Amino acid sequence: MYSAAAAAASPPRRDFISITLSPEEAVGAGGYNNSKAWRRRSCWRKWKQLSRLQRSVILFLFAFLAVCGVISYTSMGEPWKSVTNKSLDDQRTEPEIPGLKLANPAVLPAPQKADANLGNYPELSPQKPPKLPHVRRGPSNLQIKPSRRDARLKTRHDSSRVVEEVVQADKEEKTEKSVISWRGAVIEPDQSTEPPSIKIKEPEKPSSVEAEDQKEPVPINERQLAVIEAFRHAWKGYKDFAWGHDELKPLSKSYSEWFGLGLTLIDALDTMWILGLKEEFEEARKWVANDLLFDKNVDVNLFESTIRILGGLLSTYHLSGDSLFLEKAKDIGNRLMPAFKTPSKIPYSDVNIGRGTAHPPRWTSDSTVAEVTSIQLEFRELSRLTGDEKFQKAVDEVMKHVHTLSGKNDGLVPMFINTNSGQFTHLGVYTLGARADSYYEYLLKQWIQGGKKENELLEDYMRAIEGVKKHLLQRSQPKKLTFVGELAHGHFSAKMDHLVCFLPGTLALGAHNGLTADHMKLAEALIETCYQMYAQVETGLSPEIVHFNLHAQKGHKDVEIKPADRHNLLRPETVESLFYMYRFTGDKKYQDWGWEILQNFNKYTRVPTGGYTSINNVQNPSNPEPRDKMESFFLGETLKYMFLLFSDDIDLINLDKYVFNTEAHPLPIWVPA
Ligand code: DMJ
Repeated sequence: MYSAAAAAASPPRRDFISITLSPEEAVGAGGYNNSKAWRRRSCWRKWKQLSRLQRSVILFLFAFLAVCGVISYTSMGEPWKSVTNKSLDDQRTEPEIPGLKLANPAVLPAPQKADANLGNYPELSPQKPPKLPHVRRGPSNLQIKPSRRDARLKTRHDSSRVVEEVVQADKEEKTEKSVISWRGAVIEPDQSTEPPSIKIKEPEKPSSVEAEDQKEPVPINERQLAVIEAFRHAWKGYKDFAWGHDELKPLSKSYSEWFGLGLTLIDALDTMWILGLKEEFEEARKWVANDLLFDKNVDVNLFESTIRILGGLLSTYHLSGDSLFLEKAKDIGNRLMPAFKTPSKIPYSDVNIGRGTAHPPRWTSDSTVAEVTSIQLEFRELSRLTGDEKFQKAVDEVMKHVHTLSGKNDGLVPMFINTNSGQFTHLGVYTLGARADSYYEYLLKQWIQGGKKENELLEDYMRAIEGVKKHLLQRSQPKKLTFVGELAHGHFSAKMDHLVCFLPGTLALGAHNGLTADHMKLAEALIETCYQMYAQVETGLSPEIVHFNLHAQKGHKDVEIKPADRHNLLRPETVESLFYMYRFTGDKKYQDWGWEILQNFNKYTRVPTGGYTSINNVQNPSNPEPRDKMESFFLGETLKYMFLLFSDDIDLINLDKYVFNTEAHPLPIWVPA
């Protein structure tokens, strides 16, 4: 501040004098306030001196200027608004991938007209506008925030973390606010094309501890109760005759061992959590704590133990927040790592988890393509949770390598890959069934898991679906069912594994995440086919493999079954896809189809003394020929997807927050960087 005293002491300046008075000085001197009043009075005198005409002209000019001001202000507002809108829209970048149309925010594809171009699979039933009274429309949320239901389940199981949850919920609310635009639309936080960094510094928390809210629980309905009853029945058999072993043999009241690691128990952990079976869960937890030891001289299959054991432990850790499961996951994850020590870094199929050695099958040095490319969700998540990058690095290298390989046919991959050369082998055979299936599933799911940034994965997925349309889609007679066949050295075979029925669900998930609506139409056509693989069979249960009729023949259905293929292993794929279809469309027919399937499992595969059994003959209702084995995926996948299918609670494993691994274990979608 330049005081009056200082001004007096300074040498005089003619051209410019600056004096600043403090308010007290100014008021005391009667300066500022008095001169303002004086100016007001002098203006009034001047106005009075004007003639009446002069005053009228001035008043008119003021009024005119005021009106002009108001008009120009409102008309300038519109272009400004639309420029602002446009620039927000323009921020949404679209990867340049043929056939890819990213809807952003990711919502259901717009309902199509019945006569819309149906591409390679004409005469599909017109898509009804989705009835979604219960589905909250909105963008795909990239935040790792547990579903309300998960959080509620968590609270039910363990109330000790309530405070932490509230703090987390508050944090999240703030994060969410930061991405809400002034229009109320959510803007994607980051559309960078960089894949998520492999360098992982901070270990992450389980998703279950992050939030809770006040929403009332959605009551469990009759059909869900029937699933709980089925689960309890299966669990009773396992508990009574196979406790701690891999699989129940319900007829002989015994068990079978594959890896000797309590496979069914681990596979079923998160199902029990989701179904709310607290007692059963606690009992199983005790077994994991006291009896599950991986320090065993045993060969395990890398893929199977990753998807069932590592995946099961990781998802249970996320749902329960119990660090026991993470510790066990770390242990098995580390023990599986020797599989990646190969000349090509394409992992061997088998690992001895006690000795730390790995090897290919005895008869070949090949691995199966689906196996080496369907372990990524689990190992990537293990890196994120532990802060140790080695797991993610190993599996990312496999994907990067497969991305560059020749031998694909319009994105379709052969079934084998050599662990020495790193090249595909047995070229020329393409299927979406056994040995290739989950390669396609994991392309999409890794892209979703990583926050939709890893464009190579998306490119490979989009190309592969185009390849499916070009080479593998056909229609059967007489019902004109769209199905996915196989290609062997240029020859099309109308054979479809039940395993392929994962595809409608995966396509629907892609469409939900902003991929082309065309994928949703294909999903609708294919799920109808998968349902018909059950409905056209005498027991109402699908065989392992069907052959479709390409030509109409009197008295023949679309589906033909060869004697060697007529078994049913209690597989989940159709029910899995029904779950996705119901979630995304709200069409109750999908629930009804699933209900029919559950009833037929009860009718033909339920063993009165406990458990369910796979059967050898789906064509013989009077003797379906029980095989005396309950696969672990019946509890891990089939019954879990049934329960979720019958639920109207989209927050019961919210698909914008979790991605299911190929064994139905939900893992969180990562928070974008
Ligand atoms: C499961 O182990 C997995 O779903 C895998 O991807 C395929 N086979 C079974 C279920 O059919």
